[in-house]
Amino acid sequence: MRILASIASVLFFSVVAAAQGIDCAGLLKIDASSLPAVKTALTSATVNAARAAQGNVSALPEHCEVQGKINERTGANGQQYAIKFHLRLPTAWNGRFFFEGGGGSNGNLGNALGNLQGQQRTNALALGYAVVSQDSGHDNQTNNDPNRNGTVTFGFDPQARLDFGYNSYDQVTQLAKALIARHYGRAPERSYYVGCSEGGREAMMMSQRFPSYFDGILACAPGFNLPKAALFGHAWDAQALAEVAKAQGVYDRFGQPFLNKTFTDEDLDLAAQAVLSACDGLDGLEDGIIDNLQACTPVVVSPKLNTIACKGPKRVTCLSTGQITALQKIFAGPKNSKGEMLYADWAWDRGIGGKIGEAFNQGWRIWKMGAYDSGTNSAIIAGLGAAAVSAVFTTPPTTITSTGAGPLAHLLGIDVDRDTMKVAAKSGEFTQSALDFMMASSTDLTAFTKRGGKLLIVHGVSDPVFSIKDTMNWWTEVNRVNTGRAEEFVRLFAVPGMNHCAGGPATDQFDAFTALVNWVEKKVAPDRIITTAGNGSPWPGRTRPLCPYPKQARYKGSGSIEDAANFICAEPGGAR
Ligand SMILES: [Ca+2]
Repeated sequence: MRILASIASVLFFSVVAAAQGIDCAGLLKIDASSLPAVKTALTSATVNAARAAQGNVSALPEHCEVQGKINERTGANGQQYAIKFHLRLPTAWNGRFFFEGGGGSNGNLGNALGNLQGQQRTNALALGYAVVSQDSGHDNQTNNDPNRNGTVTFGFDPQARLDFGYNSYDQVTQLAKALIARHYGRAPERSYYVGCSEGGREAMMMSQRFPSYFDGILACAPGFNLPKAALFGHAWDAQALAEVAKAQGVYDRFGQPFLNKTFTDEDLDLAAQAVLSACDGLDGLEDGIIDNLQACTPVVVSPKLNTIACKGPKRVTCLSTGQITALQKIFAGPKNSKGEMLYADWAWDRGIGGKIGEAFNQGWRIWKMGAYDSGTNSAIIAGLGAAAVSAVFTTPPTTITSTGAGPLAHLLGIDVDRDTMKVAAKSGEFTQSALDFMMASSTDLTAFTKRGGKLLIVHGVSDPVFSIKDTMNWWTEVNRVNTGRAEEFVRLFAVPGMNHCAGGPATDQFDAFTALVNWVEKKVAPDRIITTAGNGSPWPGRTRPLCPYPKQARYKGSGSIEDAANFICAEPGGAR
């Protein structure tokens, strides 16, 4: 009997072992030709013990950490390229797959912990998800030629452009799902893509180009029109600010207009307070938050800006006419000489400035103009932005040096009439235009919705990089082509005051990911997402509901204005 039981026990555990698939180290022995991605090489697979919380990183469970690369090759100018990926497979797996989107122009492997966005303290790995991140086919350490636009050197390689635009996400999704299935003995039951900025673009792109891959997608501050934002929007902004710098006579040591010096922090705060005074009460409550963003139009804001215009010389308590004109030009959005909009206008909001000296004052300006005290031109749109415009978002790619006067001079030299076609151009070995491989602006989500996919978008109203107006326009068009039924599968949540992905005078701590999972798995559509203001905001601990656009948060009229429970999501226009 005892022997029989022992044999049965062995058999039983063999079956269980087979169902559990290949152990961590065993993954290295998988025949690469049996995997779905091109020329896959697994370089490491090790078990990491559970770890207690460290600093800002939450406690991590025991997991198998896998690294490897796809399609290693020699590309343009002798550069070595590969799509490098990073996969973490928790021992106590929850049956789900989480793809962590990238940021900037990528080129970083990512830590594959699974950033949930919304400044959450936990991460997807800690919640039991199998998580993958990747570098999108180029490496900022090695594919970094200072004479060919630095970290966007990859723009000179046709395949690396496609990998960055869409191909790497396709390859890595297929590969990660296959490795998950081999390791656990079963495929993931649910798959999620989560990212902000470029990662938000990737997220939206997946819903359009690869609609069968993900059940739920969280796209924050999505750059779905990235080439247009960079080539037209950011050049337009830099040129508007350059006019201010020239009028003020401020230049950097390379002789370029010094954008950083065009507005002091106090100047931006003056502008922010003027916008606030124009629009705060339009939602029925003067609480420092502009919820009725649809009503906060240029017509409403301009009279208030005029009240802070200097009557004589520039003083700390007023803005020069040139400064006000530049802000108005920036917010109106880039237009060509025929008056056609080339990207989008921007929402007037208080997040362009903030309390002096606080970190949240910097979110808007570090992108548009750079910190005031910087010794060199440091606007991110002029640095990374210009390098990417010349190397990646125009065809053929053009060379600028990644230092000195190069980036800003390039941006200031862009002629929106003359250069429009370069974003749509193909040339020689570059068989796809930047619009072809980068855009994620399709309003046809039919395939994604047919499989039951849900897309949740969160966007800061004071985002200086990608305009929420562009996202609002996109959602409105999706809603139109779906005869008013877009909310069944795509919801946009605006965060007043919030800058790019986080920060600003805003309630910017939210768990949109759980809202997405509940939407996908429990069919509970998110009618509101509670968000909290952090210590860097004017009102630490304040809570608010984020509302699905076009609805807005409205005070009920009684109870603490610090508590989301006293706010409803109302149709726009109906200020209490
Ligand atoms: Ca208000």
